[in-house]
Amino acid sequence: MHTATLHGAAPAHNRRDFLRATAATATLVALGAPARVALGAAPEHSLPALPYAMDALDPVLSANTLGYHHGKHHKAYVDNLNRLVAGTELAGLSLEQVIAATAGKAAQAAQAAVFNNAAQVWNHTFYWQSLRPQGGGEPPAELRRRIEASFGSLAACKKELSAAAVSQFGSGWAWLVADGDRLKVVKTGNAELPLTQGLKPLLAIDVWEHAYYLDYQNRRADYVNAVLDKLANWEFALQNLG
Ligand code: MN3
Repeated sequence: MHTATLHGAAPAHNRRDFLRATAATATLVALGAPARVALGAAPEHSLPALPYAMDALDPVLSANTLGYHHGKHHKAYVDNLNRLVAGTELAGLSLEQVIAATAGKAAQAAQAAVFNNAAQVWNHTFYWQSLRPQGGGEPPAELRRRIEASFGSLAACKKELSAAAVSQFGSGWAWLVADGDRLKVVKTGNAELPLTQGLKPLLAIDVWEHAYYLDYQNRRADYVNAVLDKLANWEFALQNLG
């Protein structure tokens, strides 16, 4: 019965443990110790799991490439971001809020470092979803209609995406975006992303060398065209169109 439990004496060792835990908590509060650190809470930002198996995009992108790209590069951006925001006014903000708060502040080194890592965390999470095993091919009818309205044809859209990806000088990204009702292709350097330009990202292609060098060496065009033809996740692009 409930009354018996409530009024019955708890075993002595349980009561002692509880009192000890309570005293420890009281001490932490009295000292003003940061509870987050004291309790060993999980870091703010985490590395999302790949949405498919490590070898699921082979042979277009090998498990070796995905292992380094996701497990080392993407993870490093997450770890750097957590380290950089800890104890700052940016701690506790969502990834998108951190990006918004630090965008366009390249002159301030600390802000720029946070932006670069936060944006790269966002970009890579978006990139993994932009790909899928047995992708490419025909977009869903609604997306195809929107592509044809803006580019004339799917082939023209892919040609423009490929050209943007290949012509991006150095590291960066090629994107299919929505600019109001119109779809268009943009490219961004380093960690920059369309979100900060008021554009809605639909699909991303990473053209940093780490994205393709193990599989394609310097042949960026071969990587980009293989991604567009065999991995592009048009269903994801349609979802983003909302
Ligand atoms: Mn990358």
